[in-house]
Amino acid sequence: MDGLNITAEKIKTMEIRGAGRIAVAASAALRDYAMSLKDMGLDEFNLKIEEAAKTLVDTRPTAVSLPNAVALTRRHSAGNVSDAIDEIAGNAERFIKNASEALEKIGRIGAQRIRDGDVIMTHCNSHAALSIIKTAFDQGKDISVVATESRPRRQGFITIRELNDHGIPTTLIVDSAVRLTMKKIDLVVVGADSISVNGALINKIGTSQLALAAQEARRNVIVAAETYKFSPRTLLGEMVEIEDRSIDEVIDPEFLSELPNVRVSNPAFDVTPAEYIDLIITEAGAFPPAMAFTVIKDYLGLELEI
Ligand code: RI2
Repeated sequence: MDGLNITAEKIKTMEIRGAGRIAVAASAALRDYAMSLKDMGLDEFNLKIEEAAKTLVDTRPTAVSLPNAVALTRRHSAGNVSDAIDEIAGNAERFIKNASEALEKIGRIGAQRIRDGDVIMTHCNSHAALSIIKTAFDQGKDISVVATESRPRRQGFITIRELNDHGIPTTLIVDSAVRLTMKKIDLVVVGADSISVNGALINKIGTSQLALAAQEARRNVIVAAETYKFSPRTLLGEMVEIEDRSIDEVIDPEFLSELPNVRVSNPAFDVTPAEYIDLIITEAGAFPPAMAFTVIKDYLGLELEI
């Protein structure tokens, strides 16, 4: 499991990050691991795939793209190991190809919602959200972006580099400047780690503050999310777990050791209720959040992860 463990570790430490990227990396790691298994019976093979799937899924708890990718990759109906490997490899190829095509389609569909002259606020670093912004820019629309820093990991720096390299005029703000800046922007475009059956968005901590400020200023909030970021398990009443990351991301542990009465908390995601979201742009079309159940049923299948 060497290669698979390396990928798992990279996902855990966020060397590989972003809900879409971790899904694609996990699918590829599972494929490579399956292909490395030989000289064993089907039961042993299935057990090893089960363990490997658990290792990958246990790395980060919030982005449902990860268990969805693993579930879509690992399932097979083969009667022998060699056919099972072929099925798993085929599943992975399909998932990875679909994920990449989904980003392009989301870009094309989402760009329709961007008008010439728009100033767009985005949060953290989302490839799906950036696909919309870049596509609109490539269509010749005169747009600019306000990007939040996104403490504590500062994924906003990845975003501003990407936008800079694409030639898109960009302003960086600290997270606490969101509300003040909201009146200067036209709409918010963010990504998604998970979308639950009630249309709520789970995304990088601070997203719900953008949405609150946007509602107050009557600006639209658009979410860019591949269909595999919808959570089938929420149909069973399961809540999406919010990842608590190390407090070392927030504060120097040495400084903290001088403050015996202080505790630090570092939740990595928050929940934005459906009523704050105008539209979710998927590769299958632009849906209101109220249609989350339909997306899960028609594009993921109710049997997934249930
Ligand atoms: P794409 C990221 O999580 C951010 O929350 C981002 O909005 C979301 O994944 C979706 O990203 P993290 O891995 O899949 O930085 O659109 O914690 O790239």
